[in-house]
Amino acid sequence: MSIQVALAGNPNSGKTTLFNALTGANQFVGNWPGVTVEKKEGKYKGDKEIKITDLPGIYSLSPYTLEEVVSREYLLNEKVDVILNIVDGSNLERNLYLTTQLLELGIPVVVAINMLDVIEKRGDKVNYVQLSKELGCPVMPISALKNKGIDEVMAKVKESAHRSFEAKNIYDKEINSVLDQLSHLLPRSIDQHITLFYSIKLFERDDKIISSLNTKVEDESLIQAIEKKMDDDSESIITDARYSYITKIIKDCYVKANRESLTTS
Ligand code: BGO
Repeated sequence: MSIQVALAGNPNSGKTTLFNALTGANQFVGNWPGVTVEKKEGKYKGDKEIKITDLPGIYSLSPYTLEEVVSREYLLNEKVDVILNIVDGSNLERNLYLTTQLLELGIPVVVAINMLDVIEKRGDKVNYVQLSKELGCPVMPISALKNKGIDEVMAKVKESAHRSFEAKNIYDKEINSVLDQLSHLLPRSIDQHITLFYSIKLFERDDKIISSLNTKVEDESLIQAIEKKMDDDSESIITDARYSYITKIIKDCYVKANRESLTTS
């Protein structure tokens, strides 16, 4: 049975290096429909049943850049069995921002923490088991450049395909209460596994997604009430919640080698 993998990650996370290591000469380069953003597809060298689409490098699934729009439309509208999220492990905090969003799509995610050689050279320690527990998905260390850990990560991709995957909800009770009420405005055609993502987009007033859904938030009072209470706009409320979650994860799972010398000097 064939497996469709979407390779997603921040610019400079090593995505191109990984895509080349995975596919070798089995690559097809074109453009995303209607835009001049390069689209690369290929088959995994170790198993030709695994097809990989390289998404443009992005920091977020918001609607502000062409790359973000192309990536999220692909993830929402095409049949993707697994998202392979490459993360620059030497820049974990910034890279996990995209990860939190990918985990909201209800599509199985496998996280590959890249730059293992850099992490090891620095003497930093990542607790991959704990990170996997906290994110609720497999997390594997790799070095795309040194070709390390790649077969292991692809074994996890294969294992995760065609399994159900529950969207990771990191929001507090108050935000969730609003998201839950907004979810009732979603068209019935929206599958249960992806309601969290779409409810967040209604909350954030994401025009592109709202018009694609053919729906409207007629009564904004519940969004406005939480904005007033938190003294922030809805989009920033979501961003802050994601960063608070990431800060907690980093504290639990990442130890910098020079932390002690920094605090004692
Ligand atoms: C340059 N380890 C290390 N150390 N570097 C890696 C690894 C890894 O596991 N994986 C990738 N890189 P892209 P995007 C470069 O190009 O794949 C490096 O944007 C340089 N170039 O080699 O392009 C990779 O597709 C000159 O580095 O990322 C590349 O996601 C000096 O990370 C960079 C130093 O990888 C980005 C590095 C002329």
